[in-house]
Amino acid sequence: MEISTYLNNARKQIDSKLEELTGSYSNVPYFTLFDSARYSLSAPGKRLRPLLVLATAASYAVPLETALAPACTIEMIHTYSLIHDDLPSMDNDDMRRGQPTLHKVFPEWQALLTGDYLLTHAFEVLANAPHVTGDQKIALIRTLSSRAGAHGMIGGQMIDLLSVGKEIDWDLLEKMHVGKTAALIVASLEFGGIIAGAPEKDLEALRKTGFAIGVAFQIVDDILDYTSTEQELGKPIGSDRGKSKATAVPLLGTDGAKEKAAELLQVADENLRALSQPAPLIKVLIDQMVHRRK
Ligand code: GRG
Repeated sequence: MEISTYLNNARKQIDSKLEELTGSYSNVPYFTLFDSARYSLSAPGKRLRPLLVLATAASYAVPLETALAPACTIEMIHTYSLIHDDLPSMDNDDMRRGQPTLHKVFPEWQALLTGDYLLTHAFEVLANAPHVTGDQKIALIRTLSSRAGAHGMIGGQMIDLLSVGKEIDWDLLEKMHVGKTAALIVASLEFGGIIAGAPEKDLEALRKTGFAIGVAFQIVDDILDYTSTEQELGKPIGSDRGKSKATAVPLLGTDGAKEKAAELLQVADENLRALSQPAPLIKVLIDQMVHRRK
C-alpha cells in the first residue's frame, strides 16, 4: 500500500476511534462534558502522535487495529495539555486548531474539567485496551504516566511558565523542549515498540529518535512563530514572543535554530537506521513534522 494511502486511512481510523472512545451520553446530567471533549478532539489537529504509534507498530507488522486504542490515548493526553495550556491562567490563548479555544466556547471551569476528563479517560482506555497483554498494558501505563508527568510534559510546562520574561540558556530551553514537547513524542514511539514486543535495543533507539525529533519539532514550532501566518497556523503568529516566552529563535537566531534542527534530524536518522526493522512510515512522518507550515 502507498504510504500516503496508509496515512490517510490511519487518520480516518484515529478520528472515528476517538469519537467512539469518548462516547455520547445524552442521558446523564453532565452530558455537556462530552460535547466539550468532542469540540476539542474533533478539531483539525495533525494527529502526529497517534500516527507515530501506528507507524512504529506497523514497522513490526502489527495490524493497525491492535495499536489504535492506545494510539488514541496519546492524542487524548495531548489534547488535554492544549486545553489547559490555553486557559487564562496559563497562556490565555483565544484560538487553537483554527477555532476558538475551549474556554471561549464553554465556561472556563468546564474547559478545566474537560482536560481532566481526557487525562483520566486515557488511562481507563489503556487499562481496557483490546489486543494487548496485561504486561503490555502495564508497560504502556507506566510509559504514558511518566512521559506526561513531572519529569516529562508537566515539568517542561513548569519550566516554560517559570521562564516567562527571563533570559534562559540553551541548556534550560532544551530541557523545556524535551519535557513539554518531546516527552509525548517519545511515548508515541515507545508505545509502538511496546505493542510490537520490540527488543530493548530497538526501544532505546526509538527513545533516542523520539527525543531528537521532539526537540526538532519544537524548534520548527518556534521558527513558525516568526515566519508563518495566522491563517496557516490556526492561531495568532508571534504569540510566544508577545508573551515574553523563551524560544529557540532569539537564542540561536533563525539560521542557528535551523542548523540545530538539522543536527537533531541526523541523530534521529542514525537511530532509525539502527532498528531491527526498516521504518519508512516513521521517516515520512518525521519529514512532515519538520517541513510543515502549521
Ligand atoms: C498544561 C500540563 C500542560 C502542558 C502543556 C502541550 C503543552 C504543554 C503546551 C502547548 C503549547 C505548545 C507549543 C506545546 C509544545 C508542543 C506542541 C508543538 C504542541 C502542538 O502540537 P501539534 O502541532 O498540534 O502537533 P496539533 O493541533 O496539530 O495536534
